Amino acid sequence: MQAPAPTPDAPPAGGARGRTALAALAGLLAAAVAVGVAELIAGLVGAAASPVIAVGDAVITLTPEPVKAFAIRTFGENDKIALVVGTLVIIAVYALVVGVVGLRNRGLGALGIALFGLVGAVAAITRPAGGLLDVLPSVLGAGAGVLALFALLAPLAVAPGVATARATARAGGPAPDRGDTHADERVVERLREVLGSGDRKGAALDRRRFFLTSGVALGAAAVTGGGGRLLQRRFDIAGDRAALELPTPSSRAAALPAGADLAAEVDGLTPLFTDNGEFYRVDTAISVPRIRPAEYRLEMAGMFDSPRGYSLTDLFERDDLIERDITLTCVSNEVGGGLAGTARWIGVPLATLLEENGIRSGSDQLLCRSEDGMTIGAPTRSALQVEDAMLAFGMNGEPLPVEHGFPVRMVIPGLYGYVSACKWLVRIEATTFDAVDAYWTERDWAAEGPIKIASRIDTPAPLREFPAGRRAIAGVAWAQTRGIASVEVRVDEGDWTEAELSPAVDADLWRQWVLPYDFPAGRHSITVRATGADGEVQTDERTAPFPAGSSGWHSIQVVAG
Ligand SMILES: Nc1nc2c(c(=O)[nH]1)N[C@H]1C(S)=C(S)[C@@H](COP(=O)(O)O)O[C@H]1N2
Ligand SMILES: [Mo]
Repeated sequence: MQAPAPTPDAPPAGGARGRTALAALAGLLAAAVAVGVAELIAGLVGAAASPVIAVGDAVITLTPEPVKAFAIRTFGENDKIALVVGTLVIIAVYALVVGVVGLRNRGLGALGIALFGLVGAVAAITRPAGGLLDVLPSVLGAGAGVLALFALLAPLAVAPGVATARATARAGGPAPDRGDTHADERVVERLREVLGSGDRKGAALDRRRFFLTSGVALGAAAVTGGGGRLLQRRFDIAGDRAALELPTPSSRAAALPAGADLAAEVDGLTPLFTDNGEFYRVDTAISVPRIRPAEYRLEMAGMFDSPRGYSLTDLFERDDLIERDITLTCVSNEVGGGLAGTARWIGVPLATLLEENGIRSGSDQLLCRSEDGMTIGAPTRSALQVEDAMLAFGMNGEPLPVEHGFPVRMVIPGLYGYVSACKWLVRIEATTFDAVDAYWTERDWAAEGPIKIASRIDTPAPLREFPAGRRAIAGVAWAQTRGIASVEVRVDEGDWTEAELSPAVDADLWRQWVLPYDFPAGRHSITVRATGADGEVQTDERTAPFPAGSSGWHSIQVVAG
């Protein structure tokens, strides 16, 4: 079978539009190769050096507070997935443009990819724990991306003679005369192509070669990217964590009376203890720090008379370990929100530890540093005086999950997490609020973050319709360190009615509340408010989470049918 061979002066196959679309695709594939190779190198030098992760981390750091608050509100636990997807979309759009630009001008295309690599390299090296080696994934990735871009763009702009020769050869036609008069022209055209300058209007398109090269690029991106991800698992510490055995605390948590957890009887009510897998998570880490237990070291610095260092074994082998039930709360929690959870923690009493290092009276802030560079400034006074403040390494009977700060974090009852609950804690510097701002206070969140008394309706679910008649209204209320004395519920414009509370176990633990109610058919509003054991009645005044935590009553609308 003989296909007609195109003549050298035929119009370029595919036309300008098709060529531009393929160039955009070339850009996308080149970016995929760049990201794939970068992931592979990151698999060798460290997952945190991956440009996708490093850029994502940098975006989090640079994002203005209101946007961050919006992201936590909107995506909740999935805020980081949303960020990674968003970053990939931006990269993709950028890559499409780089491809099109690269078709017109190779040099500019290469520059586009180099810039992309530069952003990754800068993000990786400026991480708090970043080092020179961390630029490698971005630099080598960008290099591979440029090569891929050139290889992919070449078939989109081959000299007419070359295209013809190929097409002819494919069609089984005669090879062109190597000595023909077009030879010199071809060389010049090729040179122009490689140098990325000149006008290729007359150039033809070698679709077959383009798609072959595309296939190779796609394969390379998949293999390097997938391989990189696998290699990055080397940094995983699940095995080390599983092999750890928690020590037995000398002081156990208060015993729970029978029937302590009302969730056993009330559908939809939050359990007294939150499973580790269900526990809310708020942090700025896209790739969580992975600290090997054997390599863990806690450093004490600053205003101490005799600062010491601790290995994990040092902490585990102490004879003053405590076990306590404490409800943790995030300052970003909206009225009625889910950024609160309760766990049984095991750890070292914080005051004792600070005192054995000779904490000086002039310190009013503990600048807690996480392995990933995050700083959390906790008030020294609370660390010394709040009963049950601890350096925790056990959570609900297991070593801390990696996402929740493995191997050691701080927990101070009564303070929001952003000023107390430093995860992946590696350094405590005794200092002052005047001397240094921690991460969140630098971003204008309040320097001290006492948890505001709060109550939440868990069931019935808002805006749901349910059969008229008797059903439980239930939820949780918390006022850590002070405790909850009572919870009142109001339906429509009725009177406040006191709910039944779960047994008082510890002031740092939230309390469940339940109020059975006969709902007549129709639309109803339900409102809840709590009173603390110190007499404080939860205020009706609404404030936003920024800068010191939300306040106001939780109120929902339901329909009984
Ligand atoms: N290293 C580190 N620790 C951190 C944070 C963080 O971003 N990085 N976030 C804090 C905030 S704002 C809260 S509310 C708690 C949340 O702890 P959790 O994720 O275990 O629920 O961790 C705190 N500790
Ligand atoms: Mo938080």
